[in-house]
Order: sequence, then structure tokens, then C-alpha cells
Amino acid sequence: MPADPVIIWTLDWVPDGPRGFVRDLRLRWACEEAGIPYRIETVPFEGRETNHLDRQPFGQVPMLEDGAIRLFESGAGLIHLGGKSDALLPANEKGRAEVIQWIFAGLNTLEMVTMPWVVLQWSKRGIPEITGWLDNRLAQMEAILSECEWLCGNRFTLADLVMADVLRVDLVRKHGDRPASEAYIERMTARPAFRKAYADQLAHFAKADEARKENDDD
Ligand SMILES: N[C@@H](CCC(=O)N[C@@H](CS)C(=O)NCC(=O)O)C(=O)O
Repeated sequence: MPADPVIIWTLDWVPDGPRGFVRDLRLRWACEEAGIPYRIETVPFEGRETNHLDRQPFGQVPMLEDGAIRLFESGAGLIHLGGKSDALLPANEKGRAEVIQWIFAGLNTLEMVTMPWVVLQWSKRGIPEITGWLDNRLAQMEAILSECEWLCGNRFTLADLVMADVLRVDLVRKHGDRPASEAYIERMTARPAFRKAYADQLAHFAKADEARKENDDD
């Protein structure tokens, strides 16, 4: 019997700015890479801070549901999906541990500085210490990516999915000159699974625009 699809939860609508970057894309991308059946469910954008605290205690998205398993945090969702497919997370112990290590590096060492830096850029409040911190981390990744095509083993894994998704943020890409990182982002985002996940997320929010417009017209 075919497996029940996993459910990826996201917002029903977002403004233009975050489209293509809402983190349900990470889970969509992983499912596309591994051929894991999935479907999308939504929580309303309006009232998001409190309307789904039972599923996500910080009022954010994405969430992942797989039968009785309900997860928040995109990293946790990815590791869970990785357990279903060697295409995402190697089955052997060493490979698996190394990929998980890089997932944490992407989320906890890189995104931990890219996100606050980006938010400060939005509000035009650069803080030199944070820019210095960011520059250091990006230079370290540039050195690593100058030496390898993939972060773990000789193939695509969740390590690359997470790192590429963290590094592909427009403001970060435009900040400084890092040819190896740029080539890496280009390679990862050219993957058919990424392109499909990205296009589907844009289509999801475009459909929501139409529904909102129809409601406004009524
Ligand atoms: N660490 C969380 C971050 C989740 C996150 O920042 N989600 C954003 C969308 S990508 C969100 O829900 N923003 C709405 C809000 O914070 O109100 C994860 O990786 O899942």
C-alpha cells in the first residue's frame, strides 16, 4: 500500500517579501529530492502569533506531520524526512552523523548570524560587530566551499539543502564577493527538486492572492 503523504504546514498567505523563502520550502525541497509524497496544509497568516500555538509554540511555520508524529522546527522536520531516504541522510552511522553536524552548522552557526544581520539591514541599523561576525562566518564557508562540491561525502545531502537555503538569502548574497559560495548556491538552486519546491511555494501564495481578491470584491 502506498505510504500516506506527510503533511507540510505553512501559512495560507504571506506578503511578497518572504515568498520563495518561507521555510516550508525546506521540507518541500527534501520531499521532492527523495520522492516522499506530501501535501500542504495551512494556518491563517492573520493571527499567526497565537492561532496555532498547539502545533508550533512560537507561532511560526513550518510544521511537519507524519501520522502521529507532529514536529515544528524545519531542522527537526528535515532530519525526520531524512530517516525515510538515503537520498537525504545516509543510512550509515558515520555519514548520518556528519550530515546532522552540518545541518546544525547551517542553522546554528550560519543562520544564527545571517538572520539578525538581515533584520538589522531591513531596519537600516547596521551594527559593526554583527557585520564582522557575519563576514567571518561567510569567509569561513567560502574557504570550505572552495575545496568541495558537496558538504558531506561526494553527493547531495540535507547538509547542502540547509546550507544553500541559508546562504541564498538575497541580502547575504549581495554582501561581499564569494565566488565559491555563489557557484554553490547556483548549483543547489538549479536542482529540479529545488525549482519545483520554489515554484510550488510561489504558486501557493499567488493562489492565496486570488482568493483574497475575490473576497475583497464580494
Ligand atoms: N527556527 C524556525 C524558524 C521558523 C521561522 O522563522 N518561520 C517564519 C517563516 S520562514 C515564520 O513563521 N514567521 C512568522 C512569524 O515569526 O511571525 C524553523 O527553522 O522552523
